[in-house]
Amino acid sequence: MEVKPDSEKQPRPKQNDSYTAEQIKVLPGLEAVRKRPDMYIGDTSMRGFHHLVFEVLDNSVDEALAGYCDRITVTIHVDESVTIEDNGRGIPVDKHAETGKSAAEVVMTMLHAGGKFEGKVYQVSGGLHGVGVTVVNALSEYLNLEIRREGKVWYQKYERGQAVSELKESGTTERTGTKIRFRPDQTIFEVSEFSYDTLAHRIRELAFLNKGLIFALTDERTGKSQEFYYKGGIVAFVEELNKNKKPLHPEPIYVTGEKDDIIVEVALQYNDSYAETIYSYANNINNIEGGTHLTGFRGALTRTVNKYAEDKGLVKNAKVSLSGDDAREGLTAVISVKLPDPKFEGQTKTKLGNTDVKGVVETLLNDKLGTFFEENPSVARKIIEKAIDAARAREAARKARELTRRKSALESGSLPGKLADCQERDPSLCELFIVEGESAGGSAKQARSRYNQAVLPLRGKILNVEKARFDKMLSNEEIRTLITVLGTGIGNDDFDIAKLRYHKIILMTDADVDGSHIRTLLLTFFYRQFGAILDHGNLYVAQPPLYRVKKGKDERYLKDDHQYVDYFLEHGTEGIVLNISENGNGSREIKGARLFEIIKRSIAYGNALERVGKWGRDTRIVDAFASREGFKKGLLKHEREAELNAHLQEIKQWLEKRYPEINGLD
Ligand code: 0RA
Repeated sequence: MEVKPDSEKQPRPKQNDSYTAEQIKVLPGLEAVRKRPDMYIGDTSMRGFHHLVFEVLDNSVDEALAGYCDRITVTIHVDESVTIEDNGRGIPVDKHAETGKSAAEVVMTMLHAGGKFEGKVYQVSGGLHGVGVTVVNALSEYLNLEIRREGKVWYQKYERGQAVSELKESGTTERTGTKIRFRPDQTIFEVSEFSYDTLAHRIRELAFLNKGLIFALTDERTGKSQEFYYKGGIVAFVEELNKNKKPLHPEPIYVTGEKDDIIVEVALQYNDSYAETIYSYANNINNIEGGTHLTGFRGALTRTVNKYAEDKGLVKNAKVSLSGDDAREGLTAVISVKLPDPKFEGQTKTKLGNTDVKGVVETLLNDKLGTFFEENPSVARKIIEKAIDAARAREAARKARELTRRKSALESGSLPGKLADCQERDPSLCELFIVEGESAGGSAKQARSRYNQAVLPLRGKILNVEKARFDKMLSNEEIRTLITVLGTGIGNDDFDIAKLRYHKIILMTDADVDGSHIRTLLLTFFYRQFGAILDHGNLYVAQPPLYRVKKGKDERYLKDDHQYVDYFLEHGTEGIVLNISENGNGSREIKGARLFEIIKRSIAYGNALERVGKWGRDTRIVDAFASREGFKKGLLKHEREAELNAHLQEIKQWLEKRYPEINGLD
């Protein structure tokens, strides 16, 4: 165990027995996944859609944690499929006795198969739902698997979870690893486009949490690409979080240790703000509800800060006692533990429950942080002074709050004059629109339904609560108005979500930079002071629709271009039948949902082609190859075959002239 500001070595779990095919146990039932996808990935919107990538990534990270992989690449393709490639051991390819199938096929097609799930082989990572690649496979229109193992390359294709080819050996290799390309099934997900930023955010987080592991993310739709690699691990994470703040001491404090197979890493650094930012992770999963590691950390920090302050006689002069809140004011910290068998509890199933973790974290920190303070008295002194400062301010805030409480008692029940309240009294039916400025407030008041919609106009920019202490915040007029209108009270002792007067709070700022700044300030205020309102899903951001369409009596709003295209396709194809003649063998009719689907696909294809063209590819070539794939599947009409074959012939000749060493192009 050691304490140092930085560390080079990635802590590695102990190696367990390596894999044997018997360790993989079989449980059937892929249809269940396709029928109830929510049960396995949470939802089928943006979150679940991206979760598929994270699920595969977790498997690759597991290989890294077991010490076999140091590079993972993720590629978003133009057809909105994603490839995840690692240089781990590769999924085993040997025959699985129980089923007669290859171990790889068992892993890909049987729920909870894989020695890893039986806890026999050391595994520390695991997605939110811990469901593995099987679920990804089941929810993919197609999935192509490529394995490099024992000197050979293996391929297998799947469609909607079912193998459509054998696991075939083809070629030799000196490398090892797994490459998985999949396209989420569009009949299951509500969204169909990957967000670069969402993937980049999680990959960066994984790179921070697993120091030394190299990630690369490439977006073939735009040509954008990035590497993520942090030698400093969570120390770099804390530095990143404090990037725009003034640190109280130059380098984050780093503590690490291992006990009873539990690996603990903590990095912390104070800054000059008043906010507390602590991220806790167990096996690379962000525990937003905290858990035993966070409790252990908090206990040790409060104790160590107080002990040092007392030992050095720093509190005697100050005449205050330091609470946990005082010790954490302006603190940015990342706690990361890795353990063999994590238990998750709570509403979101992300709260770490393993009781032994608390003691391990607490003991480690009491010991190591105490030593750090002794060895770095100037840093320790700054931290204690900051905490004493916080304690004084907290006392002042308490008085200020009592004052506001008394004041509101005086004005009992009276709401601010600028609130246009609604008539309904049941909070679950009430909506509050917070709008920017008096004029917008006026229009909102006219347009609202006064029965259940209230409007509160705010004047200009509200106070940035990130930069103000509690007492200063409470003295701000706009903030006080907001608190009164919400009705919940504020602060650890006073806040009561049950008193919330509106269950829908909608931020409706203007669609310009000022508007988005005000929205950010409001979100900061809610996040810092009314976290529970966010947790309960009571806060909304109004997004004006881009279009309104009227057709007869039917009038509706369309959010964006996607909805616009869908709307016109759906209405435009109504009653339309597409006749395709089949080379003299009569004709085929395409209509309704199938026609809609085909047109959508051809639009998506056109968009993909356009993107490919943008980054310098000859779209005729790409189109020719893509069409040939289409012919093989019998999807396209035959008339264009001659034309395309001529194209291909041309390409072939060009390639042969340019690269004479290539033979047999077909
Ligand atoms: C089952 C067993 C072993 C590794 C894996 C699966 C594995 C799965 C994925 C998914 C993406 N990348 C992956 N890499 C490995 C253990 C293999 C052994 O002990 O040799």
